[in-house]
This record gives sequence, structure tokens and C-alpha cells, in this order.
Amino acid sequence: MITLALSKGRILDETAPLLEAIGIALDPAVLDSRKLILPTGDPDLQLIIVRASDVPTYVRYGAADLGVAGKDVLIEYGDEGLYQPIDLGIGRCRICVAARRGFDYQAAVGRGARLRIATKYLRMASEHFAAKGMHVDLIKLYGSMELAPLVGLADAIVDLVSTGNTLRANDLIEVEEVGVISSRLIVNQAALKTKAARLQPLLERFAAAVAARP
Ligand code: PRT
Ligand code: MG
Repeated sequence: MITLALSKGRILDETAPLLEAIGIALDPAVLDSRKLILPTGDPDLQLIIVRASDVPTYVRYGAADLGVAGKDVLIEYGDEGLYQPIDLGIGRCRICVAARRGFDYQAAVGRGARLRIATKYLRMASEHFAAKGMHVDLIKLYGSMELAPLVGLADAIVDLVSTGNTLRANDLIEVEEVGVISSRLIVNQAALKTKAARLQPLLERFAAAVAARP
């Protein structure tokens, strides 16, 4: 049995068409169920549903052979021991610095102000500001970062942006891009050897489906 770990929501929604494209059927009733282990049309492949940030952990320990994880998660929580053969090109977004409309971020940076930055992405944020030579105070949050500048918790946030709707809805504007993000197929390195006969063809089918996508 091959086990693929992924998170519900946008990752599952965008991985499902790829699985269909490589001939692995998914039953909508199964996808909508609350089950955490989901069979697929391939009797040798099952899905497990985990939190997005837990995907690398399941794959690293071999509880899953494969996973789909955002580059943000891999950078933030580590990609040690994981083979990352394919950029699936799904879950595309950017990681940005955003501030309240009306807050002159560039001027604050220019005068060397020590900014308070709220984020879930401490590692990417600290590397970004260190590279700019800025001293900032990072405040760790677990979600709803967009609220922080509105209630005076922080001067700016570092967060993922895809459509920009959440920023707009909260009167925030992007002031700097930190990086570009997409989701990767990750593979347990030991499984790659012990299950090579089953994993290699699957990886090739994924790569072909990604390449063939318009
Ligand atoms: O939500 P939960 O706390 O369970 O976990 P999670 O946020 O890690 O998972 P999930 O499913 O929300 O995101 C999984 C992966 O999707 C992330 O790790 C990213 O690689 C990728 N991804 C792509 C995104 C976005 N786009 C995205 N826009 N993840 C989150 N967002 C959020 C963003 O944080 C912001 O709050 O959506 C909001 C902005 O979206 P727009 O469209 O309004 O700009
Ligand atoms: Mg989320």
C-alpha cells in the first residue's frame, strides 16, 4: 500500500484533478466524509488527511510515503530527510509583507524604525528582514494575521496572499514581496528505495501530468 498525505481544503481540492489526470479516481462521497484515511480508485493507494503543517512530519517518519506540502510549510517547519522531486504548481501564492493603508512602511524602514511584525512564518520573516538589515520584533501568531495591524498588535504582517481579497477586505496593502510559493510532492527517502517499484512509476505519472497541464 502507498500512502499519500495531504490537507483538506485548497491542497486536496487542487491535488484531486492531478490524481484524476493520472487515472486515480476519487469518490466525492468519500472526500466529503469525515474519515481521515480515504481509499482511492487504485486499491494500492490511500490518502490520509492531516493538518497542512503536519504533512512533512508524516512523510519524514514514513507514516506516509508521499505528501503534498506548500513550500511555505517546508521552509518554515523543515524539509530534512524529504525528497522533493516535483513542483506540482498548485497552491500558488506569494508570501508578502502587508501593512495598513496609510502606514508609510517605506518611510519607517528608511528611518530605521524598529517595527513589530506579526506572522505565523517566523523563519521566513526573520530571514527576510535580516537580509534587508532590518531589526524587527517578530510576534508569533497562528492565524488571522490580517487582524494584528488593525488592532495595534503589529505595524505589519508577513502572510500568504493569493487573490489579495483578504488584504483588501481589511484595508491592508502589500508593501513587499518575500517570496513565491507553490506546493511540492514530497517523498520519504527510505520508501523511495524500499517501494521503488511502485513509487517510481507513480512519480513519473505525476511529473507527466504536471507537464501536460495547460
Ligand atoms: O488553515 P489551517 O490552520 O488548518 O492550516 P493552513 O493554513 O496551513 O492550511 P491551508 O489549507 O489554509 O493552506 C495550505 C497551503 O495552501 C499553505 O501551506 C500554502 O502553501 C497554500 N496556500 C495557497 C495558501 C494560500 N494560497 C492562501 N491564500 N494558504 C493560505 N492562504 C491564506 C492566507 O494565509 C490568507 O489568510 O488565505 C488568505 C489570503 O487569501 P487571498 O486569496 O484573500 O489573498
Ligand atoms: Mg489556512
